[in-house]
Amino acid sequence: MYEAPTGALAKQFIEQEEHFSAHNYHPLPVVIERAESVFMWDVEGVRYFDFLSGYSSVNQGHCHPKIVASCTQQVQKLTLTSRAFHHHLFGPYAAFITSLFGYDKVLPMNTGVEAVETAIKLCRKWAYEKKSIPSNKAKIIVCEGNFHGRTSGVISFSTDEESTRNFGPYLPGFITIPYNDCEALEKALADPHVAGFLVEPIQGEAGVVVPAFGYLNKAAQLCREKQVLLLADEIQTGLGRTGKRLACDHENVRPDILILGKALSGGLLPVSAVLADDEIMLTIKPGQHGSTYGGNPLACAIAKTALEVIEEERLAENAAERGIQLRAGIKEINSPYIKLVRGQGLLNAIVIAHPDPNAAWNLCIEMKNRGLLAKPTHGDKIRLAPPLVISAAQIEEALGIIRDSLPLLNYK
Ligand code: IF1
Repeated sequence: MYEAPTGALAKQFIEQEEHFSAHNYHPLPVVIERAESVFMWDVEGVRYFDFLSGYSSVNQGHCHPKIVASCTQQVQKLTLTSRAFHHHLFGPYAAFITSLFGYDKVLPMNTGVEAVETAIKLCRKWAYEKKSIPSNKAKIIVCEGNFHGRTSGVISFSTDEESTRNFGPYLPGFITIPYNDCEALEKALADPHVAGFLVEPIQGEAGVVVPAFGYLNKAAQLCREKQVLLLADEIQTGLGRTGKRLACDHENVRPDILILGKALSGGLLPVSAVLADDEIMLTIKPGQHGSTYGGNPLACAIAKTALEVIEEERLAENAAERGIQLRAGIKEINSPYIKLVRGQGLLNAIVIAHPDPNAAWNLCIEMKNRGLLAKPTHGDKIRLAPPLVISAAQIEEALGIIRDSLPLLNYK
């Protein structure tokens, strides 16, 4: 595995991290000190294109001035009341986000996985209290290759060995089917205890797996016919990333439960949300669910501005155009080492073809040396997901870096 030369200063930070923190990641050997828009700078002042965007959390670009201004203003006034008391930003934020996405109500949480866990609890509660599924019998259908977060509950239905091994026992009540397979979904829906279908409109971690056009629509129709809730995890695909406000919008699908996170705060702090209509949302009564920071004033101020920026700056539209440009540009390189490029909007991945299992990592190191940061996922795939504010000229510059890095793979 090819390790780039790292400056003394960076090495010092990496060694300190290595010694004093858990080894639950294997980061690229770069130490970032500041970031703005599509760029990050390391401790030695070297500039990089960010082609990971905090896993789609900085769709608005790093440290977007309007979102930072909202944060700076609010953080000096009121940051946390807990939900024991009302605060003056929660109503306006809730009204704004429910109107933007067209749902009766929002339940605010913090991390993405907390929102997924909340959606699962809402689905189960609705199943028992509205669909009269026998107590503790509710089942939720999930897909092979899913990624919905890392809590013990959510990894219980992961099909990724690395995410699950030795973390048991696992939460029961899930049926796993192949992704992008409506026949399998129809079969699974025959079980009268099925309450919901939890799905990513595009599977991010699996390597940006885009299902056939029409899959989501058909799935929604099958669920409707069986009075089963469609839970869309748009934590990574939502908020403009795939070229529409939501990835579900490509097929005009309205999920029964919409799950948002990541870019909901523009990368400033963890903010997530679950949206649903009253019949589902009001099954949870006071004292039955919550979190210390959920819906805090600082998060409301930041998230409302983060959403406004996506709309005002037409970031979904830009993502659609820049994504077409990026995928066309990669195809034009016509490298023997790129098996394929796939994605929608600015959620893309290239699949590397090379005898060396470390080729994708080595290419990422070379791209880092030339000023672009990206990271492999599941070995041979490299996710290419820059902030949605990226310009056409910047895409061209990034394509040049990718093109110039590929010859590194000229080894056996
Ligand atoms: C890691 C990637 C992984 C998500 C979807 C829920 C969550 C995520 C569709 C949970 C989080 C992050 C987690 C991070 C790496 C990254 C990721 F796909 F985005 F690349 F892991 F698969 N639903 N994805 O993508 O949200 O609780 O993290 O806020 O855990 O390594 P979270």
